[in-house]
Amino acid sequence: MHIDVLTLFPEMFSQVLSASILGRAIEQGYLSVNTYNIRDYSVDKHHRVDDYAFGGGTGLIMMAQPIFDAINAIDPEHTAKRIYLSPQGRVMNDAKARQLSHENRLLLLCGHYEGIDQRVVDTLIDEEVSIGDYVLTGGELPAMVMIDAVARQIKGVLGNENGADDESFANGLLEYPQYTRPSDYNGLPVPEVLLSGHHKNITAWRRKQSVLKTALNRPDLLDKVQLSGDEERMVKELSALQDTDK
Ligand code: 4GN
Repeated sequence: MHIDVLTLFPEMFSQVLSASILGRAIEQGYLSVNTYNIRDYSVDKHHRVDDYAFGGGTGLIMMAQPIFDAINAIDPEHTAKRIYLSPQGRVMNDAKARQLSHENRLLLLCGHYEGIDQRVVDTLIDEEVSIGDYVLTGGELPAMVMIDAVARQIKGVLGNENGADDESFANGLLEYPQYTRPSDYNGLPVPEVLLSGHHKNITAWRRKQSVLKTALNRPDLLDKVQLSGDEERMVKELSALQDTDK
């Protein structure tokens, strides 16, 4: 996959894209990312990229001209799926990251200040996407979040065979607790069953932990998960217990 990023702050991306698994994915050719400074496309003699909002209000709006010229120069044939990261977008989830991981080319537009001229969104952008219900000072961190979430869904990027498939959200449940050596850390033990070597019991324990954790922290996710009769009863008991707590 190739990703073009348009931003006023390209320097924000270098460390994130060179470290750890993203760094390796790029090194190994699963992913390439180019960043472009929108300011380089301003035809204003002072290289201005923002201006006051028509109709008033505080704060500056990113002008249409530099963004139009940048996008038309970088993706002239419109071969990329063009995404604007914004709190007004449809909220991204695991399924969305998987879907985007099958695209050949993405173009990510990062806004700053109070917003961008709506004519950019209306005529150049394919999808407005949000990474969650909160507002940040710029779209750069959301773009990096999206790059990370999408990259780890590309086959081969995570070293292991299963890839992202047995992790949280793939099965609709939250991840079960994990432990590594030592089996006793300063008197804190690892759950006995994990040391037993009894794989059926371990799988059952992990499933139960996943269901309990999901019921506790994200009950909304359970609507889409097929639970066994035993699991249904366990979840009901837990929610009854929580109601008496209040
Ligand atoms: C995206 C962008 C949050 C998100 C952003 C999000 C920059 N904040 N939830 N901030 O995905 C005005 C101009 C706000 C761009 C935008």
